[in-house]
Amino acid sequence: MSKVFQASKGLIRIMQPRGQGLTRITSTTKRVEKVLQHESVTKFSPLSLPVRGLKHQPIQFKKAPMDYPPLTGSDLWKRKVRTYFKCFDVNGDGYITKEDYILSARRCAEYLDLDDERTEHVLNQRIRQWEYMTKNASKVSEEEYVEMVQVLCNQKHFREEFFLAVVSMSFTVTDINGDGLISSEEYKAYFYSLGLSAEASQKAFHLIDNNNDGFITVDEFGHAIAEFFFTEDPSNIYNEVFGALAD
Ligand SMILES: [Ca+2]
Ligand SMILES: [Ca+2]
Ligand SMILES: [Ca+2]
Repeated sequence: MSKVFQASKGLIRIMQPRGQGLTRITSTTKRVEKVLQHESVTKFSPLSLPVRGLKHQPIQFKKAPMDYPPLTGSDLWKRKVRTYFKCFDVNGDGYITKEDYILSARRCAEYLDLDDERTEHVLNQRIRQWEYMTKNASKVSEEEYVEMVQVLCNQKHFREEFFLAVVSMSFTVTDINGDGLISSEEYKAYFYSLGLSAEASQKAFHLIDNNNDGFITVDEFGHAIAEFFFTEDPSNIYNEVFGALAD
């Protein structure tokens, strides 16, 4: 067990209803504020932790993104994207903004009781993800998001770059200790950071962990994400990988 998780043992974890955010002033909050004040968030500063897999081992998609048919934008597919949107609208105000990513980083650091260095690392990664996903937009509404994702998912270039654009970045954000595998504890921290329950995390984890070895590899992760975004089949098992579908 890593030091990060040894440190997290015995923590009292309290799920907070969406929209309320964190009300307690915790040491984690102070760490996040400190990082933000030092304006180091625009730089990416990887931890000196072992990283294997991502850089040297190209993903083996079970089915390449290019091989999925074009999306028609069915009601079911839109519900999936709205579900995904709601995960990242962490403060529940109807828009995805930088604040949502900062809040999610704070919640992740709190859940795992991370030290200053790791808190900064998590915050930098999430802000990088925000900057990548939204480009120059300051905020994105649900409607704009669904439209944007449909256009992107039908672009040849996006499908070709799907590993780098979505899978690699999302995997890195979730693999907190950077060992190239997502443990169930890391996945719980990820779900907690988005305001999702431990139960939903466990359900999704078992679904994605295809070979049932207790860890999610980047291949397993990539397959689940590709199935989620590129399919419109109501019976696809990955439809609820980000929780029960929004209306
Ligand atoms: Ca929001
Ligand atoms: Ca890990
Ligand atoms: Ca596995």
